[in-house]
Amino acid sequence: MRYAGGQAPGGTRRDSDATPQRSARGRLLARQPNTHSDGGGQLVAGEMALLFVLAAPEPVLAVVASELSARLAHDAGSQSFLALASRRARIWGRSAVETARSAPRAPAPPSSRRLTVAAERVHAALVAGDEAAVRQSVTTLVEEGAPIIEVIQKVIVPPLVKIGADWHDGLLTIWVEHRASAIVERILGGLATNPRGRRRGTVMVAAVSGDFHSLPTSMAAVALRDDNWAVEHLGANMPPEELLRFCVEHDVDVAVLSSTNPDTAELAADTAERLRAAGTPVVLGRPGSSLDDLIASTRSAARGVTSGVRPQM
Ligand code: B12
Repeated sequence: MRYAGGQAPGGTRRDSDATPQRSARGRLLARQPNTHSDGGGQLVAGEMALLFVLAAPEPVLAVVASELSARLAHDAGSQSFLALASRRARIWGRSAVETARSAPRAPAPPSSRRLTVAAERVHAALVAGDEAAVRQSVTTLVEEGAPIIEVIQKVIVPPLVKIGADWHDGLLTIWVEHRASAIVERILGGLATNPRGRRRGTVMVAAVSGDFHSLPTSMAAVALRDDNWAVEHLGANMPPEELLRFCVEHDVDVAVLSSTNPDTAELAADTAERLRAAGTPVVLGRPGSSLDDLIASTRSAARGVTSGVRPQM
């Protein structure tokens, strides 16, 4: 990257930039001794605008460049600045555009619309027991840059909620729901990432005795691993006493409880109180609590923050 006027950031002048362009800028400023800062501001603004020109698509480039040059000439009141701006747009700008064109660009992550379409496809595949199709949809989205939490929340959760509702309404048999759950459990296993660098701390994830819904604990475990926590995933149906013992013995920073079965909601809340009383911060998620809430509340709990997003604790 060349810096206009032969100046690198911090004002270090580079010898290779000692060009006539620099003296053109020097002459321009020298002619306006009382408006140095204004003149410099116009130049900086002009150069930022030039950068914009460099990034513009080619068809737009020519039009914008000529408009910009005219505008800069008007503002600076200087034919030499016009010459400088035009020359840079033509010579420096052109080659930078070509360089940018040839460089590989990261594709945009999948749009929200694509996630919705994928959720419909995943729902159909789960009902049909087509594990390969579910895997393909999920893997493609992750490879294309969709955040794992978003894929779980927007592509996996809605089909499960619909399957649960259809089972409740007698539209689906129980084996369709069981088979779909088993597929999701395996897919989630494939999404578990390895923590990078220094972990934020250690979390324990579980559901209490009598709550057989292990999937929400798996979703929480994947999301927390993705957020770089060391995760002790104990799964569903865990006796409260064992959770208390585990947290003390393993120096757990935050206990994460998932509560899905309404019949054990009270036990989950009691367990949370007992864990807190024993010195372990707790976050408790219920149906409808999002994984974004989970991440925010776990981070807050680990910092000992009592305000902010701490859903249903
Ligand atoms: C799969 C499933 C089962 C499977 C569980 C398999 C498994 N391995 O998990 C099985 C067959 C065991 C099962 C059993 C039952 N189930 Co069930 N089940 C479901 C289903 C379809 C999906 C559950 C799920 O994974 N939900 C997770 C996602 C999809 O939803 P979510 O609750 O919003 O979860 C989010 C949060 O929990 C968050 N999260 C997780 N941890 C944490 C922690 C924190 C701190 C935060 C902030 C967030 C967070 O992550 C999730 C994603 O965002 C739901 C449908 C549904 N709407 O959920 C019914 C559902 C939960 N089940 C239901 C029922 C009634 C039962 C049974 C009582 C049925 C019966 N008569 O036997 C039993 C209870 C068994 C027991 N003792 O627990 C009802 C509950 C109704 C209610 N709320 O009153 C539901 C809603 C179905 C329905 N529409 O009626 N079930």
